[in-house]
Parts: sequence; C-alpha cells; structure tokens
Amino acid sequence: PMDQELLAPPAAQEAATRGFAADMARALTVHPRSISPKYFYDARGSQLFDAICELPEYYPTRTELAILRRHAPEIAAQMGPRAEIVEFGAGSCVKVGLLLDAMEQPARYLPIDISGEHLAASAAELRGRYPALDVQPVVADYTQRLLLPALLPGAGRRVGFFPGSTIGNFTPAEALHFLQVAGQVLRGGALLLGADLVKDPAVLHAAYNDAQGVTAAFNLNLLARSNRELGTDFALEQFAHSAFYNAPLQRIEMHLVSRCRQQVTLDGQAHAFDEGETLHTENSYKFTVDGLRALAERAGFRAGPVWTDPQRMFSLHWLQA
Ligand code: AVJ
Repeated sequence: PMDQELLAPPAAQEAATRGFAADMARALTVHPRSISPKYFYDARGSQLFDAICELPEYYPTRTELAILRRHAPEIAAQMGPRAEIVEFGAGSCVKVGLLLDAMEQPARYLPIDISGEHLAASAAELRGRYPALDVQPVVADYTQRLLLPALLPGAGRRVGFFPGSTIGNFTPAEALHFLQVAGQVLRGGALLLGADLVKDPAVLHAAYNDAQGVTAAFNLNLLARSNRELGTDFALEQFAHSAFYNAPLQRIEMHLVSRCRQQVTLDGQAHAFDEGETLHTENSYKFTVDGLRALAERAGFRAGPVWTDPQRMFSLHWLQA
C-alpha cells in the first residue's frame, strides 16, 4: 500500500507545480500577502539553504549537530534496541547519521518528504552508508496527513525525528496540530524534536541577515522559482530582503518588500504592489524550553529529557508519545 504513496516523478512534479501556482495566486490576492516557506526548497533553494547552514551567523545547524554529537549515547539509550526512526523531512543525512551510529541495531529508517527527488537522493546515500539498514522513503506532505507502514515484527520503539527547528515554521496552532498528528503515529514511542530558543534579538537578527547576503538570495529565490515554474514576471531587483525579530510573537519574520510601485502578472492577471508592500515568506518561531514542553504536553506527549548547548542557543527534546 505504501507504494501508492510514491507517485511517478512527472505526475508528482505536475501536482507540486499546481499546488505552488494555486498558493501563489492566493498569496498575490490576499492582503497582507503571504506564502508558505515550503516553496523555498527547489534545487537552487535547497543549495542556498545548505550554504546558510555553513554561515558564521547561522548558529542553529552547527549547534544542533554539536548537541547531537555530545548526547547521542544518551539519546540512543532512550530509544532502546531495534528502534525505527521516522524523520519528518529528509534533511541532511548527517544528523540522522549521528543517531544511527549511536543506536543499538536500528530496525528501519523512514524518511518522509514532499520531494521525491530529494528523498531518493538521501535514501540512496543512507543505503550506501548503512547497507544493513532497511530504508523506506515515504513521499508525503507531513503537514497534511500521515500514513505510515506498520511497525516491523520484532522492532522496538518508533521514534520520530524532527530536527532543525522546522517546527518554528508553523504557527502555534499548526504546531499543536502537527504534534497531535505526530503523537498518533508515534504512539508508544517518542518524538525527538529540535527547537531554536529565544535569545538576544541581535543574535537572532544576525542569523537571518548574514553579511554575505545568502539569506537574502534564499528569500529572493522564491520569486525566481515562481518566474521559472509559474511564468510570473517578478522583477527581482525591485524586491528587498527583510528579516526582523518580532519579540511579542517570539518569531523571526522574513518578507520581500516591494521597493517601488509595480505590478506582477500571473496567468494573465496583474497584481499591484505599492511601494513598501510586502510578501511575507516565512515565520521562524523561537521557543523557551518550558514553552515547548507545555505545547508538547497539550498535544498529548509526556515531556522527557531536554539537551541543550552550554549557551542555551538550541534545544533537543525527548517527548514520549
Ligand atoms: C528551516 C525553518 C529551520 O527558520 O531558521 C534559515 C529556515 N530561513 N534562514 C529557519 C531559514 C532563513 C530555517 N528553518
């Protein structure tokens, strides 16, 4: 039955483009304008995100990796023998590799991703590195629905892995809903969740306004992708990257600000932008350790150990489903 989840690449591609077109049409029609950050990640956007993760100002990736490296044995002990890992989003194989290396006989690895291509690439890499590991990729949008194969006979716990503070892209209501759905498919197991922490706004600001302009290029690539895939005519040089910390809402907001009065055409329909009008492209919520634990408990988890770095920049949570 899971094979039905794996759409043929051309069909999947067309479906993805239709979804992007519908969401872009909506984004251009509503006020204030906003679009999901999931559209950042075409091939170019994924490349730019990888470059962001290497930036001196962008601390989350290297901090989470350091926490994983340092506490992998303890985390693996929580997992127990023959656990299987369900990763929400097929990220870099580096993070899950740290877990797999520390685990006692991992039973299976199930990466879930909307991009079949991305998924196939990371599955191939993991199979190469762990020939004995059962790798079963699942093409799905984990924000929409979650259908997972049954636990293997003889397997231990099912452990969800949601690193990178991707949960910060959800509104609090969406985060609660995601955690409820994840809790259902992980029942009896646990979720290992990475969450970026509230900190000095100057540090947050720098992380999304890097000196080399990689984050700006990442943000603007959304418009370039729209031009490539949807045939819009966004004039990229007429939009400015804007990222700031909204302290009362505990989130970084990214926008693309129209530098002038202009219009953009999608499917023959013109949409006017006033000077200074923005397209809101991303929220990145920051958490307190207690706030995140409370949210997880509201979703039905039992909050367990939390691992952080010495400067308390980032947190990894063990949440029992
Ligand atoms: C993928 C959501 C963790 O919010 O930090 C990085 C994406 N956006 N720089 C984040 C991102 C701009 C990232 N997450």
